[in-house]
Amino acid sequence: MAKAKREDDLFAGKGGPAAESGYTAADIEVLEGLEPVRKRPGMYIGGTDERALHHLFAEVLDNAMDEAVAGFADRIDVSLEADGFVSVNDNGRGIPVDAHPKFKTKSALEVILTTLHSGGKFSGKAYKTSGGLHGVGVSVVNALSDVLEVEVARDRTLYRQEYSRGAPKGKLKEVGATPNRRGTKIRFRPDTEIFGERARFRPARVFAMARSKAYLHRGVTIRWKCAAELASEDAPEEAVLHFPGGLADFLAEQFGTRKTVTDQMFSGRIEREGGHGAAEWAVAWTAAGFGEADGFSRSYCNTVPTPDGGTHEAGLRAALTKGLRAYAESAGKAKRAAAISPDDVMAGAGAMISVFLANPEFQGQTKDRLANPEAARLVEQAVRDPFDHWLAAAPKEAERLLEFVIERAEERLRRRKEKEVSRKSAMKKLRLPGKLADCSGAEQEGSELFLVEGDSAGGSAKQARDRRSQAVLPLRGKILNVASASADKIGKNQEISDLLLALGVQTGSKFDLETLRYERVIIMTDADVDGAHIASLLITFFYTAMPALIDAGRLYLALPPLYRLSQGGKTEYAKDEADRDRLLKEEFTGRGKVEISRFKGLGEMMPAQLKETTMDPATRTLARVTLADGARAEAGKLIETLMGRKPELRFQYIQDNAAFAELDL
Ligand code: 0RA
Repeated sequence: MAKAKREDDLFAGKGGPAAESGYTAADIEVLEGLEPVRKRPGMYIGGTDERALHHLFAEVLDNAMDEAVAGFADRIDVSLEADGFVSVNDNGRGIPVDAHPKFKTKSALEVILTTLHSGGKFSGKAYKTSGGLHGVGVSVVNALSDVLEVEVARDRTLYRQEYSRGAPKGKLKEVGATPNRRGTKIRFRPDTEIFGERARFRPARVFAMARSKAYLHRGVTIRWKCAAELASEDAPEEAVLHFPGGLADFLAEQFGTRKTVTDQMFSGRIEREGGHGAAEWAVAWTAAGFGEADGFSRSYCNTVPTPDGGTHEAGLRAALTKGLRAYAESAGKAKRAAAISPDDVMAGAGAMISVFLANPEFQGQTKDRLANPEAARLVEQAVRDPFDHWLAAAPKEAERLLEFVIERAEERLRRRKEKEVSRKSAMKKLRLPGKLADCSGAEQEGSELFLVEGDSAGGSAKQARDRRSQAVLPLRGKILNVASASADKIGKNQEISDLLLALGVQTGSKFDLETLRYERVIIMTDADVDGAHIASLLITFFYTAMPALIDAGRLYLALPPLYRLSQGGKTEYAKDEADRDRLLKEEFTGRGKVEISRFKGLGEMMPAQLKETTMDPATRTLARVTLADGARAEAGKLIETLMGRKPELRFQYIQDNAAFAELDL
């Protein structure tokens, strides 16, 4: 019984010695017990399916990898056993075994294995896989395992403890001397009560996980063992995984025998001084494709995969895209290269990026995306210079790559155009209102629909327009006062149904900005009281039936002049009396009679005048209709005022209260 007594006394009442790194057990944060993990495993490992099961292995392997990346371990043994156990054994410092001051009779190791969110931040490591689902802690693995054994070799002594479903089966015991061993071994079997009777580790998956770790940290050797009855071509019985070539070797393996655009892949790595981040990358391009996809991107932070990408991937894309564009410029191909987007650069690429960060933050439902903004800067800065040099060093190869990427960009633009043309011609087949003079161009980009009052103004506008990009729809008389009309009445109104047909949209919740047939909708009415009334009715209609069109900044007012002033060969236009008087005073100071004519309406203007003053994008001024935030709340009142008795006041109200951005388009 003497031995048992000794074991029980191991931590009784003692503070325990501080470890070499300055760690003391007091640093461990104790938050809560493990029951919540067994009650709601999904909250901790994202489910109880096969993916979640493998997450347990990932967690244990990540802990060992942390120790290796921090430089305390260089060997990890992974063993997959026939009975559902897996073990991970590293030669690091060993989990601390000294007594925890708060728990006197408990070892730090027991606290780490039975307490949520303990461990990690006190470990003195520059990089750790903490954050999100990753780094949930080995206590979660413990809670969800029907058996978990831990062995720690520290200070020439071997310690051992066994757990079941998170509860220790006995105290931490000294089991003997280990003069040559150091490190931590965790052997566990996931609980079938949680994962189901048939849940099993998939050997090929576990092997692939272990192997990618060896590629991601060239300072580690992973020795793999797999029970003979589980072994296959994708999970050998034994393997030594050590890749001094790092990510470049990884990428070469992914490419296999595929022919690449450049002879050499582009790879490199940098390490910031003082452990302030490190990055390693490898990229190559191929036309051969990868299964379903043209290319692939794999990214990692602290050796943890980030399948949803994130800031480190964004940094890589930015560096490659900017680098290629700059190279194109120096090669005199700037014009063609202007079309290159990051997607064009990455589409035919196999790209790998691995970063090491002190405080990784993972985002998203499954915590599979890296969020640290500094990672984008780190990677872009790290990659850009070497990429420029790589391109410059082999101009022939760089040329090939540039052509490869430009062709993708041009192909993408071609496809987009085709799609747009077919969409437009499908639209054309829809019956358009007979009085619409549509534009002939197929692209929506740059196209405009002028809404004009009456057939005579419509006639002038049709002659004055650029028929390739400008369409004209004459509206007869005053359009229905929609603010007060019932939906039924609106639906039966001929002017409005023509307008909707021409626009290619429906009203209310069925409105879809995507189907709008023109880039700009321009209300063009006479510069008088009646014109103002019609403009206000139309704005009210758009505001009521499709506010999103206004929000998108797609509704405009044309600003036709009211007066024409001429003297000798000089001609100016004035939009109102005040403008006229100002021009008379400032511009027409010479001798001779100034001729002033007042336009009664757009229909009175010569087509050339209308074009120059109101329609030609090169010379006209448009007012974009926008509603200020305040105006939105006031919208009900605004519409009432607009629809009130005195049209003069209404127009004034629009000019004063709706925010107008005057744009020279
Ligand atoms: C906490 C503190 C220290 C090391 C570890 C945890 C540690 C955890 C695992 C998990 C698997 N292998 C591990 N190796 C180490 C620092 C201990 C010290 O300062 O000596």
